[in-house]
Amino acid sequence: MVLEGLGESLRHALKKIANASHVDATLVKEVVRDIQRALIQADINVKMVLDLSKAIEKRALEEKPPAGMSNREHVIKIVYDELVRALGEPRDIPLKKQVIMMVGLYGQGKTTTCGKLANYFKKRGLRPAFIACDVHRPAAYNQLEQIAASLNVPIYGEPGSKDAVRIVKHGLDEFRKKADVVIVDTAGRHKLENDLIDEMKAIFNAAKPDEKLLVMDAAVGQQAGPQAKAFHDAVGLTGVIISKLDGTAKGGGALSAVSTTGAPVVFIGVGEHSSDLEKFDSTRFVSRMLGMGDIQSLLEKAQDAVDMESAEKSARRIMSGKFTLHDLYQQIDMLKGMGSLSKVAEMLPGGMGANLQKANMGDAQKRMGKFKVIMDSMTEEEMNDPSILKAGRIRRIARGSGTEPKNVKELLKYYDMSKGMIKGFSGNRKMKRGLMKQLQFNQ
Ligand SMILES: Nc1nc2c(ncn2[C@@H]2O[C@H](COP(=O)(O)OP(=O)(O)O)[C@@H](O)[C@H]2O)c(=O)[nH]1
Ligand SMILES: [Mg+2]
Repeated sequence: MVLEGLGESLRHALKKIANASHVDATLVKEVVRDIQRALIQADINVKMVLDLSKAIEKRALEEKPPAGMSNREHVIKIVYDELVRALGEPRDIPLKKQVIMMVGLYGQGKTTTCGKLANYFKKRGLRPAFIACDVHRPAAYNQLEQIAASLNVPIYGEPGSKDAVRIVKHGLDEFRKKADVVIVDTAGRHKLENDLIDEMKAIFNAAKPDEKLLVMDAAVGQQAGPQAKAFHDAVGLTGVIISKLDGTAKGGGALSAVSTTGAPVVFIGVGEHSSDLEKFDSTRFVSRMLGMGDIQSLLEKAQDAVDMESAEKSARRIMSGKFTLHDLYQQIDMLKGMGSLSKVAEMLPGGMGANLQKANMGDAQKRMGKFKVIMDSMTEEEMNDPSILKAGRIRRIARGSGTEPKNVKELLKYYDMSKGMIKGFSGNRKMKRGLMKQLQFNQ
């Protein structure tokens, strides 16, 4: 995995805490210094390292561990929290009709990433298209055209023309009806020059993109901060994509771009092919880096309190009659572990909790898993208001989730039933029986 060295030294630093007989200020300071050293060796921006270590030290010395958590566990949890915070809360690029503009210096992987994104959206049932706005490198149009042909994605360009703004306008006209996600590839330079920034701003004003994604090579090092800042000041980034993390680069520099811009890393590139793109999730990334096994049990401890809270919130919202696909999704997540399921069950009125535990979880989980995959291919709008799901959208969602329209309809039927049940919850025995039957899937 990427940043192997950093993970190793962080784990080493945390072990000092795990093995200590008791945690005091001297030990905290020593460990914070170890963490600093590890981060700087991984090329993470110096200011980010200082901010991060200050935050860890302050919290570790001042905060009391929550009930049920030892001092030692608490410090480890703080290190995890602060690393996640520094890398930005995870963010998904929504699956919707939109314009995406790629920016970045020459050779960072913009054009290659255009192909990866197109592949990503296509797999999820949306129609991508390219506009080729790199008007400076003679071969740029051909490079994108080859990628377009290999993915069977339409491309608009005016080879030979130097007028990027005109091209983007024409391209948007061309694709207004014919595409969902229009990906605009722009030119790079060897270094940041004012005319690059001006051209980018001009394209930006013409395209009014929903997403402005900075593509950064993992090898960028300490230059990442100033580079990201210049792009951010010019167009306001919504996300960062780190490319070439399959190589030997340390990657820490590119990760620091996040703290400079506040725009989270949304994807990482791990190869030259269109399928070599991975979603980036800071929580998963940090867990992996710190050693999943140890961190996991700790997080579960902390999560218990949160689960309880969100289960309660969800239950309250459901009782008040509001029930979206988000709630259904969350319910399915809770059904995953009997542990947390029993918590939900405890909150259900009447004897339902006991009945629920007897339900056949194996089949249910399989079907629920499929429902989740289907919901992952829905847009925010659809999740909040499933009534807009007509035949066209259902087909798109089925395509995107690798299922059949009839599976999507099944999910919607299940949603309607659950919603109906919930409305009639208070004391209607027939309804309760119906819900039980649904949960056991005796169709
Ligand atoms: N190994 C590897 N190579 C990549 C990755 N992304 C891009 N490249 C390569 O980096 C070089 C420059 O990429 P390109 O997309 O043309 O960069 P652009 O100038 O920013 O458009 C090409 O040779 C790509 O094949 C990646 O994630 N991994
Ligand atoms: Mg390019």
